[in-house]
Amino acid sequence: MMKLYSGDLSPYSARVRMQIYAKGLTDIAIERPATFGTPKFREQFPIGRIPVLDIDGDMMPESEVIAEYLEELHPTPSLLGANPRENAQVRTLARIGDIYVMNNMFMLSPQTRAATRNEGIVELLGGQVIRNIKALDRMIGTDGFACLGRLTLADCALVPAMFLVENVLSGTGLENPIPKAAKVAAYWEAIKTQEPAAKILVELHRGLEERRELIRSGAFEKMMAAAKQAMDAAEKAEGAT
Ligand SMILES: N[C@@H](CCC(=O)N[C@@H](CS)C(=O)NCC(=O)O)C(=O)O
Repeated sequence: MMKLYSGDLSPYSARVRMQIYAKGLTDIAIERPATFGTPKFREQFPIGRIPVLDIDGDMMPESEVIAEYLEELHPTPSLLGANPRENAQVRTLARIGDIYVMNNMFMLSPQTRAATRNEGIVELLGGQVIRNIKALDRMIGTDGFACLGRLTLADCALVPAMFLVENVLSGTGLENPIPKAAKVAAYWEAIKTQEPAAKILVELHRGLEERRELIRSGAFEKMMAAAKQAMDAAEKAEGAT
């Protein structure tokens, strides 16, 4: 049985989980890797990030690669288009969700808990998020879906991206740009009601609450410091060999 290494609060993992739910795939076990955040995890997975699809011991990283692989393996119901041009449209909007919004939000998120915020980072990455939400407003479908009038891989990438913008950006002192982007705002309200989207949003909110509790109690800072120490020690040991 295939396994998806995933975490509730991981937006990239949520993207693949949404696809799995939308396609009704029941033969993929979804697990949090026990070694995540440790040198052991990096030993097993060089990029050191989730999601990873474990195909009987053959490890596949990168959410977009996994998503495309699952589409090839299980072409129906399709979350791609009906022809090459439609596929390109789906992929363009998915890239807006991934590279233009989610990646900037992910890199920005440590600033929400920094003792002293780095305003240069906030301005650079937050500025990109705001600019890209405006761009998305000119590209997004107006019938409740990102494109093609039905759920596609574009929605799977955009839902976790919108979740981050709505719930994390304000922690850096920036205003949520979604309400000012009328088409994106309408899309966001509509897509939330689709079952696979609603399901990952419950998981993402659960993960966010858990994370906030860890931050409030001081446990998260300790976990991060311990992980850094272990990584530094592992790198030092590697350098000595
Ligand atoms: N480009 C990767 C990004 C994956 C990613 O950044 N995952 C985060 C969680 S959402 C992670 O594992 N971070 C751990 C780290 O940065 O050490 C993908 O699309 O899968």
